[in-house]
Amino acid sequence: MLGQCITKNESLIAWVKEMTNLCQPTNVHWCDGSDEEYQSFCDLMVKSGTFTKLNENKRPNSYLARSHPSDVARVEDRTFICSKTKEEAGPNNNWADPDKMKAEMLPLYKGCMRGRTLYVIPFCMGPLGSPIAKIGIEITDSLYVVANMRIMTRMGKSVIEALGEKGTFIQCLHSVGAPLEPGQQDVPWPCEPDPAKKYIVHFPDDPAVWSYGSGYGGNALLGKKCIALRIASNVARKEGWMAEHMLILALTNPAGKTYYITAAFPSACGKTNLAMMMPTLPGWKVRCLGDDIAWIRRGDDGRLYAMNPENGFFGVAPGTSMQSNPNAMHSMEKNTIFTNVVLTPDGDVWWEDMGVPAPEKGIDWHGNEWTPSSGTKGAHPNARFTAPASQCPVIDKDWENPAGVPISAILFGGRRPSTIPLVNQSFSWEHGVFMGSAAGSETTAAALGASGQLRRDPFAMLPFCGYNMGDYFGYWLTFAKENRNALPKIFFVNWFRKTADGRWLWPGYGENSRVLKWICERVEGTGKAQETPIGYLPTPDAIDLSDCKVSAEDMAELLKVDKEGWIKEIESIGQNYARYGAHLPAALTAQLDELKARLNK
Ligand code: OXD
Ligand code: MN
Repeated sequence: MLGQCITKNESLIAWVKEMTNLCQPTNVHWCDGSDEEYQSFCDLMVKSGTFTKLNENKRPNSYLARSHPSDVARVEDRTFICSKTKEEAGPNNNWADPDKMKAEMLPLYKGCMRGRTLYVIPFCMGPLGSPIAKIGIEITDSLYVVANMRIMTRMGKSVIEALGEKGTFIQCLHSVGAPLEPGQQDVPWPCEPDPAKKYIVHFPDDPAVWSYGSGYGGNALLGKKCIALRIASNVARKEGWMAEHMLILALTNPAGKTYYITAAFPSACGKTNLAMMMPTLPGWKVRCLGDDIAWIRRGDDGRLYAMNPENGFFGVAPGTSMQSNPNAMHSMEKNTIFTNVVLTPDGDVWWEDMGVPAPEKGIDWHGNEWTPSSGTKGAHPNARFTAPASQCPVIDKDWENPAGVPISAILFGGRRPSTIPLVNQSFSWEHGVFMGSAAGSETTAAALGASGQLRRDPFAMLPFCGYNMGDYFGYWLTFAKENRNALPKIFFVNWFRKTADGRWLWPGYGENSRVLKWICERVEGTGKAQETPIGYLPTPDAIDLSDCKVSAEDMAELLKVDKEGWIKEIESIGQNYARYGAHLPAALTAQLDELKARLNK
């Protein structure tokens, strides 16, 4: 019944037994993470119709999956943090009493894997052997999840070895919630189609994650958002480090000096593009260490060090092209899983804004015949590619360094068509925390709900902070208590400014290297800046615009302090702050008041 057990860890064996009794699968499979196993899983999924194998000559060892139309993105309204009290979870999270939630969910899990195999996935977030890596065990009945977890995490036997007989692990229970009755035909993407019956639930005090009903992305690949952000943010606060929704990049200047930069942008705002960008400025080089999550700890020298806990990229496909992100395109040339993109007649993939003509006809993400004149999108806007990070042509040599890399600058940003300048440096750590707390963006397709509306997304962590966001602000502020001068400089960037008639003011992509250059100069204390009410803005000549087509007028617009816009901004930030009540640190209210006073001077 227990399958080919590969561990002597008694608490793991006991938990798998208990879950097997609860979920009543037909088989149990312990994943060893080997190539042969991965291959056999892919073959099984091709047979069952979950995977379509892509043309081996065009995209070796790569597959396409199409999800159920109800299961295409993270379900934030069905995501819960079950801390002891509602107050601990804060207004930023849905809360439920942990015992009550368990009582509500246990009947759902009872027999939920009938007719299916229960897979045990041992995984590690962070390089194996690193002192801050965390081991989790995900139990799932989805082979799609197993295959994605193999790319996104370090997974298999090596993790079981690292766990040993006595090691502890984070319990992650996942089911698509679609038991098979005897003789019942399976479907390519089993899930619970009723949105109200999906659950993504975190128990920070155990810690554990229970996920039910969805097989998609962050709802189901539990190492990513659930463990590496929501649970890790809780653990980090207790242990004195930070779990952040940030990319990590290394930027080397023509003189050969390297700066490590982390950046927090909300979902689908270009973190993957910036993380592996090709600078247009001659002599500058970007290397990628991570595109979504950074675990940050303080080194003995007082500096902050960032490490990527993931092993792959789960990137948004639409909009990714040889123009916007050639390194991502190369990362997914082989060994990649595509979800919800178009299948072309020659057995390859296509999506909107891929930079190549659409196929005359193809199969869209629903599995229907599709042509460019169908009037619908061929790929879902949140279609994804899952690719090994090691395949990125500009992966940094230190991306698996367990110690992480020392950060020189932290960037916050979002999609803000107006008011927010191209780049703005904070006056201090506290002012930088204020900037992070005030971050916002137009919503995107990464989560279910309307796109294109301004949503305050402090630190790009609104959907991912596993405790009261007011306390999270306070925790960030504590880092300045010691070694203030060793802390990274903080900047706010906005690549997404538009004119009133909808024209982009800034070309973005590789041209963002011009802004990064100024940021490095500010780190060195050489970049030219003017002190304004909102922060240090570049002087008109400070950003290197050699061979760049941005006009002086557009540059002036990108760098101006829009007083009226900021007055509205202050009001909106204040309204958002009010949500956090007594948990909002006084230092941030003071920052808001000071900003107001500076603007009105
Ligand atoms: C992601 C997200 O998938 O933020 O990274 O939604
Ligand atoms: Mn993300």
